[in-house]
Amino acid sequence: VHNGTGNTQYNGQVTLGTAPSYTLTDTTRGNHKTYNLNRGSSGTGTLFSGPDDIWGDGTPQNAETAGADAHYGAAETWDYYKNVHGRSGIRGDGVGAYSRVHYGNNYVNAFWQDSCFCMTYGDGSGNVKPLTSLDVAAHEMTHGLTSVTAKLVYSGESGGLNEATSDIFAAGVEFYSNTAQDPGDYMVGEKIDINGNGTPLRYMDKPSKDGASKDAWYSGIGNVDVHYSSGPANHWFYLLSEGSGAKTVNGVNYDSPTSDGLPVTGIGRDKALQIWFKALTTKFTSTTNYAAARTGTLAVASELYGATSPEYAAVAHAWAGINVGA
Ligand code: ASN
Ligand code: ZN
Repeated sequence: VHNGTGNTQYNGQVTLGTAPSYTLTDTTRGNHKTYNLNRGSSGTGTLFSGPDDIWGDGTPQNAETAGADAHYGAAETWDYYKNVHGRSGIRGDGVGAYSRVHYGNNYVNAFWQDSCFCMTYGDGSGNVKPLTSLDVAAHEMTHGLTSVTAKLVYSGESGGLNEATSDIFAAGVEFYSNTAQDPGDYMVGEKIDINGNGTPLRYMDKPSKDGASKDAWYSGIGNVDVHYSSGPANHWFYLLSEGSGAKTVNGVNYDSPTSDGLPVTGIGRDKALQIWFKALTTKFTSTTNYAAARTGTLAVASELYGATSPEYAAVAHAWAGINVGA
């Protein structure tokens, strides 16, 4: 076991899994490695290495900083799946993936690729807002999980559920990590300031707050971009976790409406995450749509808590709250 110190941009000073004399190789997490593309856009660039075991200085001008954030995000996501869901690595085989940072120039995105089993991060606008925040890292790594489990097709309703799965577990990882600099919340991308005005990429309590995402299912939602058709499922997850109406969590105010106007009583985030994980890994298939996601999560709730349980009822009420009914 070997630990270095990361001075990250988004999570302050953190411990990083490293290998001796010294590289960003996390030997306790399947040898997950982090590479520097140095603004290139192909290959792996160079593995982060250096004469000391201190990585970055918290600023985007230091090339190691984004590496420290990405390495931390992969480690927290690994720990979340292992400790909360009993899954060791994306494939469940104990083998790490890898991360690439400093992709391209002013590149404002991050992505997962099945072809390399790796995730990649741009440096953001002006190359000073790398897309390496914890929730974005967890979102991208979760695309890997989805692609080796349910394999939800990345278009139509299954595409929205694929995107929502990444947002849901991004929230799960952020609440799990819960650093002072980046406490858990029901927003996605609030640290990377992609809009330039401090607003996040997505909201889960009321997804339409972003101006494009949908709050509830309707026929035809399969025709909108998967990052917006994810809205109803993100909203379902929020309702199931916290319930409808106004609520403050970790100092953030939320106000979640339901499409049917009926209240939903939340069962807590931990149970909601267990239900979605088990549905993703044992019920969902490549063509699962919203109606099938309802059926799958109800089956899981019945298995975990019983068909007459408050948890089962809450799952049904949360689906009704986003206009997915029997
Ligand atoms: N960052 C985006 C995502 O993970 C990239 C994409 O459009 N797939 O959803
Ligand atoms: Zn995504």
